[in-house]
Amino acid sequence: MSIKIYGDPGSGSLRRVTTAAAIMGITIERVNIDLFKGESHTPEFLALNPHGLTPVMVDEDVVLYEASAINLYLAEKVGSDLLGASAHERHEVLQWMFWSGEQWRVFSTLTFNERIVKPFMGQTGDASIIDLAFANIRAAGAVLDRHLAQRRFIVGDRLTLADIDIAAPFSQSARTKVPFDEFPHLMAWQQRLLDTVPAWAETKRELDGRMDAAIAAVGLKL
Ligand SMILES: N[C@@H](CCC(=O)N[C@@H](CS)C(=O)NCC(=O)O)C(=O)O
Repeated sequence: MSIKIYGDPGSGSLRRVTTAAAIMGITIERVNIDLFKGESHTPEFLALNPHGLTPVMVDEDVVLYEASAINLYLAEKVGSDLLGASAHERHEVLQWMFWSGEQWRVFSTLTFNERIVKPFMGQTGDASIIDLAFANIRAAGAVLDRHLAQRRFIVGDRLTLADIDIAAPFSQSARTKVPFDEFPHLMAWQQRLLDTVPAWAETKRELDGRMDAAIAAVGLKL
């Protein structure tokens, strides 16, 4: 039976999984969940993830949510070096994945909610939340920028799951206008990923097409 991945092509979290699966050569069956129609809050979906969030993976009797956990599962299943090429690298990859979840992506998500989700629903975004998010993005971005000054990738000398997790906020940055462009090494690294990882570029095209069409359909001006 194929591995099912539930999600919306406009989702940066789904993009982390579809990119990693493509790099690892893992065939997945995509199950479309239209987030703009609230399809992650149906009783059927909530039985898979009671938080009502995508992506979700179903591999026979294994059900997992959280894109990082799904990627770790898939990488272990096929023995991929996206997890790192040595035990030391694996721990560094995990360090950056946990950091990304707690100190980094969350502030882009907050900005996305205020600048896209709320206006999409006819509500006004809260400027104080955006200020808080930007302050945290600037503090973390400065450290990340120094880390990337002499490196091509986050850990070691090749792409790992840490790059995919930390690059995820770039999925919506053209729309949310988070201040990533203040950090030249961060910008160069994200461009390097687009230039050297075909699956990352391909999932960006898919995501942008979906988001831009959804935003245009309601006449939202960003
Ligand atoms: N920490 C989660 C984030 C999941 C998440 O926020 N998913 C969004 C799409 S990117 C979602 O499904 N939102 C649906 C909703 O809020 O109703 C992960 O990494 O998988």
